[in-house]
Amino acid sequence: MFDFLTKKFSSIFSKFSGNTRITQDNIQEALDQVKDSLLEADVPLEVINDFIEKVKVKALGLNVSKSLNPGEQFIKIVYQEICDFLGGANFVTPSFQIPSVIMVMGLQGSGKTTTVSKIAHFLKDLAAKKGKPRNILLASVDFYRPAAIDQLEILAKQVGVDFYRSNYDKPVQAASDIFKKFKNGQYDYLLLDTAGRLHVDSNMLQELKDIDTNLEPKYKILVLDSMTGQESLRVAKAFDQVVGFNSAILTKIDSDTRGGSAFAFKYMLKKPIIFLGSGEKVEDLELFYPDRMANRILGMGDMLSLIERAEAQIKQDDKERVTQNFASGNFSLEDFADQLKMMGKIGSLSKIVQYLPGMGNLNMTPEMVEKSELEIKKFKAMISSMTLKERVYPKVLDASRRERIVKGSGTSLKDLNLLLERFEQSKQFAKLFNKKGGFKGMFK
Ligand SMILES: Nc1nc2c(ncn2[C@@H]2O[C@H](COP(=O)(O)OP(=O)(O)O)[C@@H](O)[C@H]2O)c(=O)[nH]1
Ligand SMILES: [Mg+2]
Repeated sequence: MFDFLTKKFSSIFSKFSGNTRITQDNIQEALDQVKDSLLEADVPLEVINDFIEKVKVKALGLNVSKSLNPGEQFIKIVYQEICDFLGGANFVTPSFQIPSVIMVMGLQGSGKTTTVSKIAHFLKDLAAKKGKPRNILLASVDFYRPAAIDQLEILAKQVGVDFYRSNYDKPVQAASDIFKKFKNGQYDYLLLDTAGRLHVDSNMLQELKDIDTNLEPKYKILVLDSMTGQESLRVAKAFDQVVGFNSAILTKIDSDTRGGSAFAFKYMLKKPIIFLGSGEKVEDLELFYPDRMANRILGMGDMLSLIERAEAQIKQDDKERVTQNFASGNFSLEDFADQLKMMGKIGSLSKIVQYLPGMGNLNMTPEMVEKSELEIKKFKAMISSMTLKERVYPKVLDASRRERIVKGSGTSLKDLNLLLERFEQSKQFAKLFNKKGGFKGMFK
């Protein structure tokens, strides 16, 4: 993993040659680079300056370690600091006591209704895995936007949980009526969707405060749209001051790869981010892992999330074989083809690309995506034209074998060279992965 970062900060690392120590002079440029990355990620300047100062103090006071060069040490400090800011070692899987009311709040369009159904799906799934079925009720007091309640009803059906529509049309009365239904129906969870506005608005906050006073929900979750950058910080502060909340969920991280809002939120509000919304479907909810978010912010991509996403959709035996080969370094073109197939199963390339190291900041145009998807198609065709031996030992690929494969797959020698080059890169990554003791060991 260090190596991906090293690439990003390579021009700076070249200045730290040999046994150079980190000093006032040579650290400045590196700090500027970090500052630029965070600015790009839309982190507020006051947060950045404070953060940079902390990194600087740590870096200058560092004991020189023999195993890492100063550049690597510097990056390790930056990574560690970001991790700490994001909640670091304190990560726990969110859990909700039963019975409980979970109230979901946020601005209009932030993704509240979608998120309510995602949480319901998450709780239902978790309960099924543990063999303890839970009765979940979804309801809404969003009378502000027409059809908002219908949307929730549809989603509830999709997830397979109960939905209740109150006959009252005033939020506070409706909330009390919904609460009665929850009690009488002996539900384990009530997920209450609420009304938002386009901007922070005192009527909206007062309404939420009244519902809060009446129902005393055990959990109040704020939904924040990660695409709104610094604005989401102002929203969070306003909700916190008037209504208060326990935790936040950051949505639409599939369209915002920068993660700056997560950084700023944690830094300023010091409350947990429990989930990330990563798509429009009910299953597009991910746990918030501080270390992975740190990787993403630094542009290392989020290989682990990608792998997890793949894991959910790939047959166990396939997965085990590929993982084993990957970890043992016996990584063949056959495995590479399997990887490509898995990618096919996890979604479109544009979605995958944002998780890959070094590609986080890449804005893929539709043309680029199309080109890459065509490339992958060709890769698959070429690999299927190879014999098993060729897949396992690509070194045997002499001129005549190459010609045969190219003909057989309707591709060109240039395509084949590109495939071998990509395969070599993947193998290098596998080696690195192995050497550092897997992802988890990389920063220990
Ligand atoms: N790409 C993406 N879209 C999302 C996500 N969460 C919500 N949306 C979309 O954002 C829009 C607004 O969501 P909605 O739940 O209706 O927001 P609400 O007004 O806060 O209830 C809808 O089109 C959702 O499909 C997410 O995590 N990723
Ligand atoms: Mg809604």
